[in-house]
Parts: sequence; C-alpha cells; structure tokens
Amino acid sequence: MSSTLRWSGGVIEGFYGRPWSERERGTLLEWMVRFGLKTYFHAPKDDPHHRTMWRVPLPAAEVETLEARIAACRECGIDLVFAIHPGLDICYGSERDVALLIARFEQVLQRGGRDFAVLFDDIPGTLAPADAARFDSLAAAQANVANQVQAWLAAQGQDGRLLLCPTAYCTRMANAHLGGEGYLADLGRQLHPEVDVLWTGPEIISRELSPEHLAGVGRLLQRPPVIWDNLFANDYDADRFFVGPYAGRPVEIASLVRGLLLNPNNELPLNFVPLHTLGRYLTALDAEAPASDWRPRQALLDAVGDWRLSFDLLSSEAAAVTEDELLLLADCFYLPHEHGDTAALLLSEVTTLLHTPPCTWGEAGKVTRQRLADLEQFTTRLADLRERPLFHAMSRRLWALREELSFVRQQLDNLERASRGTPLRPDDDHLPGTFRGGFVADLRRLLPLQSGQTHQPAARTRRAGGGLPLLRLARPDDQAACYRVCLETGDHGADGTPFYTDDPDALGRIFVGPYLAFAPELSFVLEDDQGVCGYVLATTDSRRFFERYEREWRPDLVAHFPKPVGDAASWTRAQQVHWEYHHPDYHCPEPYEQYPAHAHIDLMPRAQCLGYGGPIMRQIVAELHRRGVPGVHLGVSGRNQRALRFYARLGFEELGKTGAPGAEVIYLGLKLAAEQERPT
Ligand code: GDL
Repeated sequence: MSSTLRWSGGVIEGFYGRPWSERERGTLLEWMVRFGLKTYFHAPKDDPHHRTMWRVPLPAAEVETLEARIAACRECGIDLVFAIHPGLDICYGSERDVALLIARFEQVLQRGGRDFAVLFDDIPGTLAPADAARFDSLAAAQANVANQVQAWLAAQGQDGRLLLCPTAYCTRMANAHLGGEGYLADLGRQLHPEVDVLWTGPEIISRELSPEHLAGVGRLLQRPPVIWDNLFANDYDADRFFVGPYAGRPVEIASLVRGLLLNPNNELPLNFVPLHTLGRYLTALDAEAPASDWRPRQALLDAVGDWRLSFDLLSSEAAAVTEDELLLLADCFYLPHEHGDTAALLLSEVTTLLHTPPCTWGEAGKVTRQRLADLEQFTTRLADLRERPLFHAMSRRLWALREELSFVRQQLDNLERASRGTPLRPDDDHLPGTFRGGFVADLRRLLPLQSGQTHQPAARTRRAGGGLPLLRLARPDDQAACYRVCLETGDHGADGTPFYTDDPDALGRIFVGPYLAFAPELSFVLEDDQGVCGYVLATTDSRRFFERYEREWRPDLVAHFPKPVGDAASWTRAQQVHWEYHHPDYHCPEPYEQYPAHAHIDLMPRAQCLGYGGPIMRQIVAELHRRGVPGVHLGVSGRNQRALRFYARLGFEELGKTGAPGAEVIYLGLKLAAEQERPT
C-alpha cells in the first residue's frame, strides 16, 4: 500500500463549541506525538477570530499564544495549519477584504506559521448581488480569492501550502447543487493546482470513505482531496460522544487522498481512543502493510487497554475499572452510525425481553437484567474517577445512560408484575416535563424518528428483528391508518372489520377524526416497522371539545349519512353508528370539574400484550398534567374486562355507568394531582 499523503494524518480542531484551551492543546500534542499524528489544523468555529471577527487583527496576547503553540508543534515535528473562515460576510470581489485576509495570515507567518487554509463551509451557497455582478459563479469567486492568497504564499518562499474548504464539501451537498450547478467541477478547474481541497466524504459525517468515491472526487476536483473527517465529531449531538475505533476507511484509499484530518469530540479527554486508533490506521497506510493488517476492532481493544490507565478511581475501596467494562462503555458510545458489539448485543437482548411474555424470559432474561444493572452501577462508579476532566467530559451523558437504564429496568419489572397480576410500580421518579422535557424535546417529539437525520443518522443498525415502536405526534396523513386501528379494535377491543364492511370508516369518524382535527397536540400514534399500530387521543376539556364537534364536525356527518330507518334490530353495526351521528352522546361523568379531560387508547393486536399500554397512557397523562388538567376520564365497554383491569392498575377509579345492562359503558377517572404523589 503506497501512501501519497502530502499532509500527514492529524487533527483538525474544526468543531462548533468551546475551543480547546492551551492546556488541552498541550495534552493533544502529547497524544499526537505518542500516536504518530503529524498535522494540527487550527479552525475552531466558535473562536471569534477564526470566523465572525476574521477581519480584526489578532490581539497581541493571542499572537503570543499562537507563536508559542507553533513553536511547540515544531519541536515535536508537528505541522500547524492556521485557518480563517471568512465566508459568512466576505465580499469576494473586494480587494480590501482579500488584503485583510492576507494580512491576518501575514501576522501568523511573522510568528513562524507556514501553512494556511481558507474555509468556505457552512455559508450561503449563492453570491451577494455585488459579487454576482462580478463573478460567473461562487466557485469562480472563491477560486479568485484563494488564488490570490496562494500567490502571496508562494512569494514568501517558505514552501508553505494552502488549503481550501469548499461550500459543497460532501456528495450530499454537491447533489443538492449547493454553490450552484457544477460548483465542484468549476472549482477544480479554476483553483490553482497547488491549492488542496478539503472534503468530508459522501456525507458530512461519512460512515465510509471508499476508493471509488474518492477516485471520483479526485477527478472532479482535479486533485486528490484532503479528508476533513467528522467521524468522531459530536458538536451536532449533545447526547453523544464517540469512543469507538477509527473505521470505515479501507487502507486502499491511501493513494487517493492527500491527507486525513480528524475533527473529533469537543471534549478533549474523550479523544484518546479516536486518536489512538487513527494512529494505528495511519501506520497501516504508511507501512505498505497488507490490507488485512488493519482491523478496527483489534485497534479498539488495544486503545482501550491503554485508556484504562486513565480510569483510576479515587476511593481505594471501589473495585478497579476493568477492560471489559471500558469496552462496554466504548461500545455504548461507539460511532455515529453504529453501536459496538457488546452494546448492540445488550440492546437486542432487551428488545427481545420487551417483545416476549415474561414467562418465556428464563435464565437469559436474568443474565440480561444483571448486565443492565451492572452497567447502571458502573456509570455510578465512574463518578469516582481520579481524572476529573475525563469524568466531567462524560458525566452528563453517563447520567442520561443511567436514567434510561433504570427506566428499562423498571419497565421489565412492571412487565413481570403485570404478567403476575401484581400492581405496577410507578416507573417514573420524575415530575413530567423535567427529565427529557423542554422545548427542544417537545419539538423532537413532533417529528417521526427518521426526520432531520441527514446530520445524525440513526444508530439503528444491528438491531434484533422488529425494533421498538415509536410514539409520536399524529400527522394529518395518519388519519387513514388511525381509522384502520379504530376498525380493527372496534368490536369491544377485538377486530371489528367483519361488522363494518358496508362502511369501514364509520367508527373512525367519531372516535378518531375529531381528535386529530381539534386536539392534534394530544393525538399520538404508535408506529412500528409496519406502520401505525395504535394511538392515544385526548382532549383537555371534554365539554368544549364536544361543543366544537357539534358545531364543526357533526353537520358534515349528518349531511352525508342519513339516519337509518326501520327496525333498529335489523341495522348493521355501521348503521348503528350512523344513528349515533344523529343522536350524539356527550356524556361526561361527574364531578366534571375534577375530570374534565378524556382520553382513549387503541392498539392493534400486534401491539397488544407487549407492555406498551402502560407507558403510552402514562405519557398522555403526563401531557395532560403538564397542561394543568386536574383529572382525566374515559369510557370503557363493560364487556372489556381486560381494559378495566388495565386501567385499574394505572390507578383509574370508577366514576359511574351509562347504558343498559349488558351494554354498559363504565366511566373511569384518574386525578392527575394525586397521580403525581410519590409513594412514601
Ligand atoms: C460541519 C462543519 C464542522 C462541524 C462538523 C460536525 C465541515 C467542513 N464543517 O459541517 O465545523 O464540526 O460539520 O458537525 O465539516
């Protein structure tokens, strides 16, 4: 394997968020030397002098610091690249702006800097009017600026190099024509051949970089790209960090790239494994080693072995952190697109337990639950880490992991209790709306799981068959699917399809449609791999809801569905429902003020008996509670004994009945304030 790396592999400090401190950069240099990384690329997005204040000369103190860093890098044989990001407001055609850019580079050159970069990522993809009048395209405008900088650099006679980050810096962006049609080809043609071009791969966060892909990019740009690798970047996701191995880049790419720079986790202490494994990978690239010598999992095991030295605990009583524990931690916080082996296995075991009756769990169930408990306990033990910066870098994510583990444990306990007929334990220590709450969380719940994930692909690979269903807010286009759920549960909880062949939507029109229309914020659907498999619908104020139903919904029903005539005993079920369109029942149990909300839930057979009902009801109850509702009621067919037992377990109490014996509707109520009282 022969490598033509012009920029030795290294690290790009190119993330959004707090830039690393000089002390952290010192640690970084130590690690880089240890792991054989040779380029440090300075491009911290939220350093004002890098981006928003790029025109302002570096203050004296910053220049001093930078000079010291350049010297420190040089001492350890590391090249420092100094980058500026002027793209947010540069006027490409302005001589003054180009002069200011060069003046900033000049400042650094005076203090020992040699290599530079101009970054045009994450900026508008079109030219402002003044530039549009002067340049044919964004590519022409950017090439013009970069070529002037290149000319200045060449004139310094110091062998310095220039890099440029294009505005479309991955295939997805290029395919969306960011920067205009033919942007990359134009750039490749117009940019001075000595200027290197940064590239993140098929995606911003690329799972793989294949030789075919890179060969194509090289042809387009008329030079092999320098990879800006965001594999371990976590600035886009506050819940995660990545400590899996460098992976998805076969060594065959060596001759197709001019360099490889890793933009890693914001938290420096979390970059030990990423940089350790990157070092291994670069060795495999350089050493003309056979491709089979590069094995990411082995590289991870080696890195974890070394990382363990940083996991000393303060308390001498506590059991030392083992390599297996650390590997599980790495597998839980692995890579953006996948979980590590041991975490994937645990996830699939838990999935199985949640999808199968507790009586079948057996010994395997015990082992899994013990593993969950051990991991929960391990996250607690880590609070005792001697290396406080390492602990602080992880602590919030460890907390989240621990909380979710405890929810899983409680859910499994409750499934077991439910199967034995024992009352459920409240599974939530949190006042609804606190943990997992907030505006961002609410926004997230508005969307189906796959939305907005171009930047953050779902870690859904390697899961056991099926997958857990998702409860999400209903959308208008869910109506047909929800009507079907209503029908398939429309015979006192059983499938009503055979009874409504003359009008399959009859029930949905009263029990689903108005909720989706009038209370969309309280209409949730349960969705699994096959589509919508259930819903829970609610309204905070039943009387106001019925008033609106009467005004805006029923007129349409009565206009379209005539009141059935003749002997009621001969009506079809659908006709009986049509009769209800004409004679609505707006009964609300008393005391209304205490139970003004109402809700109902229906789950298709494939989603029944899997323990989803409890969490779903608790979610809707929490939503109602957050809206300040004092209590909620619901009506259940007196023949649906299973439902009555289910609501009793959730704490609902009978408020009254209506209807003739044998066809009774039993009204149940739950006080929400009382529901929140913690057991003592
Ligand atoms: C980006 C940004 C980078 C950021 C990364 C991950 C490039 C060229 N630019 O788009 O600054 O850290 O995504 O969020 O990658």
